[in-house]
Amino acid sequence: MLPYKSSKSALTSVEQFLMREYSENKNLTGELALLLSGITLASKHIANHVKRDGLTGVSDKTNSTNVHGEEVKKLDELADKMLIESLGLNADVAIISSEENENPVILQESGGKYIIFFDPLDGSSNLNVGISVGTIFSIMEKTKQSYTDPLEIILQPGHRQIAAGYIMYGSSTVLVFTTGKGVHMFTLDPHVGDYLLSRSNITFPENGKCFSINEGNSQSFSEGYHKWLDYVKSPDAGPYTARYIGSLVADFHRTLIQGGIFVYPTTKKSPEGKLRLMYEANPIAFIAEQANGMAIDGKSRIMEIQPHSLHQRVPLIVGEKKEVNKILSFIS
Ligand code: P6P
Repeated sequence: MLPYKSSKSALTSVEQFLMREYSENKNLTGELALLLSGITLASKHIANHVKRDGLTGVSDKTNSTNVHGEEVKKLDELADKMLIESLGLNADVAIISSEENENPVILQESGGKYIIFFDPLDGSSNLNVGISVGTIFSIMEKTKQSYTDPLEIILQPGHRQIAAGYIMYGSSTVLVFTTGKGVHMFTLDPHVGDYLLSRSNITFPENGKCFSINEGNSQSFSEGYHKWLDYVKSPDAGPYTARYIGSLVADFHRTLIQGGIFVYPTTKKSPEGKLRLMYEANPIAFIAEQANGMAIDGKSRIMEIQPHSLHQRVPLIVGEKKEVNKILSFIS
């Protein structure tokens, strides 16, 4: 038992929340708190830069492209660097794998317990137009201490995640994460300079009636997706509303809070799908399932996919169970 049963007041920090949730396992509490504090520390700096974009040029291009051939903004590189630096100080972190680095960053050959995956600034192409962007992270444990190729212990299916979450730099800066015991949201209070609990045990509302897909790609959708789109636009199904921001964290966060479904199928331009499995689809899927929703690639559960490469892309369908099952009835 906790020495003192804290009330679930608004003054609950991430660390205090973890102490309450994991009072029976002090070691895990400490490790998770330290891992999350490394991520939240970097996120406060990222938030500060995002809020001042336009004054500091962080959304300027670096005239380089990443492993995916995508333009890299200055803040992509800065966010990546800050996350690696703040997590690199943690003796429990063995390996970091980031969207911005072709190869994993090996912090410790033999020591360390955790592997951290992240997309340091998802949606950064929206930075210079003032649209919400985000940092997405996923945490797994090393499966063994010694290995010849780090990919042996990195390429694990998503159900092996011990924690996952995102920080959305939007009208407010919010941290949403799960450690397998529900989904919880913390809001960065600029006056306090810390993330404080704003919602706990979040689940998808039912009947959100909102679908989120880039219909600009519809020429390359398979027949089932066209039938589903006809359904959601038909009088007897609706009324549905359409919302699409083009920033995964923002589109998913709206779906989590208001309900509905987010869909990114394979397209002619992205025949494997556009979103990356290890640091976008897996963490989003963990949160979705913990919020009583579903996350699939159009056939199977995202978190069952055995990865074959670090930056592997997958299609992503995520949201309320009822909506995911409905689209499945058209596309499977
Ligand atoms: P499209 C942002 O570039 C991103 O990786 C995700 O954040 C977002 O969901 C997706 O791409 C948007 O892609 O093809 O609709 O612009």
